[in-house]
Amino acid sequence: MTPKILLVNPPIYDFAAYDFWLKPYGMLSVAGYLRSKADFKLFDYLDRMHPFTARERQFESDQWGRGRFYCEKIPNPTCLEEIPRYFRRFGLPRNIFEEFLSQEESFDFVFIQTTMTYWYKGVEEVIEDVRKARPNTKIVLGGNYVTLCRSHAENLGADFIVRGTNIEPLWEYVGISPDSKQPALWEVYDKLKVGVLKLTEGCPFKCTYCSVPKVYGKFKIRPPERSLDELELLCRLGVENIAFYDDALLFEAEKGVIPFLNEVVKRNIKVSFHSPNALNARFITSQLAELMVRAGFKTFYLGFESASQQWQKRTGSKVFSNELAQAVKYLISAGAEPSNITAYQILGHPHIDIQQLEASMRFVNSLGIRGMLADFSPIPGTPDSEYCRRWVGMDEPLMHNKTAFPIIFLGFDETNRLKDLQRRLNRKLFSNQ
Ligand code: B12
Ligand code: SF4
Repeated sequence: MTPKILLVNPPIYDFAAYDFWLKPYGMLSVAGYLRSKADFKLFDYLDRMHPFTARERQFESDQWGRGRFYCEKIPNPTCLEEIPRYFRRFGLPRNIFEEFLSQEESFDFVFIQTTMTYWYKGVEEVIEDVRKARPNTKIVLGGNYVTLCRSHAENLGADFIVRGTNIEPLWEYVGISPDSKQPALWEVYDKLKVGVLKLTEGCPFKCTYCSVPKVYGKFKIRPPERSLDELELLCRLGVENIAFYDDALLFEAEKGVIPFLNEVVKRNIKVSFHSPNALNARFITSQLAELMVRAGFKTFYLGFESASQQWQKRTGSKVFSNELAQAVKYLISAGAEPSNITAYQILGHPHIDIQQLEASMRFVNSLGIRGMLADFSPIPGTPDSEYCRRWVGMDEPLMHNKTAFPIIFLGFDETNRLKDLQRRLNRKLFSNQ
């Protein structure tokens, strides 16, 4: 008998959440390997195309496919009581899932996507509801939270946990052999406008605040044919915007992103590409910038973090100010809109004393592009999170929350002052937006 598998992307419990091209890509990739070997259903709490939110203007997408989630205010968890912000549950209401389960026949397995470590409360909620309605269904977890918080995740009540990138044990558990050539199972959505692609695995850098070097092995390029098949599938399904989830999309560009984008141009594929997970400015040459614009890149997020050489050298030397300036010049000459180029800078990093954050913000502004403060989340297993133990207990994943850490470390007023300064700098450049 063909096994029945339910895929669930849980709701988010957090101070803030926005649909910045969020899709449960790890889970959809795993399901893709089992295409036509199992019957799949999807319940994505974060799907704004669901009839519950689809007709409401406030949840409509912007021109690039991003938008607000439905949310409900809930009390702050005890350990975050001191944070003067409203805690919320983002995503479809709980009773919609309960109704869904009551109308469906039983499932053999439920796969649940886990994402940020500090979002585990949503996973807990789904496990509770599945257990209540379907006590015999086997619950499988995979993704970032279970990889980074091993022992914490073991106490959540799942039957099987897939950690890291080795998914071999899962095939044995579900009793199905995978087809590794298959793209992610995007057709499981009734209606889809945003998709995700990943051309590479891992990253060659070792930034002290990031978990990627430890979780992924050596940097690798994924089989290009599979990425192109996935792109074609997304286009057939009517997707208009595609976000890359790569950690180092532009590394070894001549073997990865360049042949891919050349093929996009050759096949005359018309979609808009985005890089929310940040590009490394060091690898943007004038030719690559030109190809990216020609192939359909619309927004460019660049990981900058700080203009301080001392800070960059201490945390991994991923990029320096002159490299950012050069990349911006190339992108603008290639035709990218300056207002669609954004440089991220970490807010609340524990070495802020040498980060020169305000000077960095002004430097980004002087390049004529947007700045965006990315709140620092201490990530378990990284050198910087060990240092953060003097401010927060790392064993409770809620304390990795990105809104909370800068407030605990810098204070509410200073955090607000810096965010306000960032807003004013951006407004000065793009006052009409
Ligand atoms: C894409 C991405 C984002 C996207 C959103 C993704 C999403 N859906 O929510 C954006 C750009 C918005 C984002 C934002 C942030 N992110 Co982010 N992000 C990522 C990234 C690159 C991929 C996450 C992902 O979708 N993985 C799934 C797929 C793509 O991974 P995969 O390896 O192919 O999956 C395989 C296995 O893991 C397994 N698997 C994965 N999922 C599942 C599920 C099941 C059921 C099974 C069986 C198996 C399985 O099977 C797959 C087989 O190939 C990770 C780094 C990384 N490489 O994982 C960081 C990461 C998750 N982000 C991180 C951080 C720090 C952030 C920010 C806090 C940055 C900031 N300061 O602004 C924000 C937080 C946003 C918020 N609202 O709180 C941290 C984690 C932080 C934490 N405490 O958990 C990570 C790990 C990067 C890092 N620096 O170490 N992020
Ligand atoms: S360059 Fe980016 S992905 Fe790579 S280690 Fe540094 S922060 Fe992580």
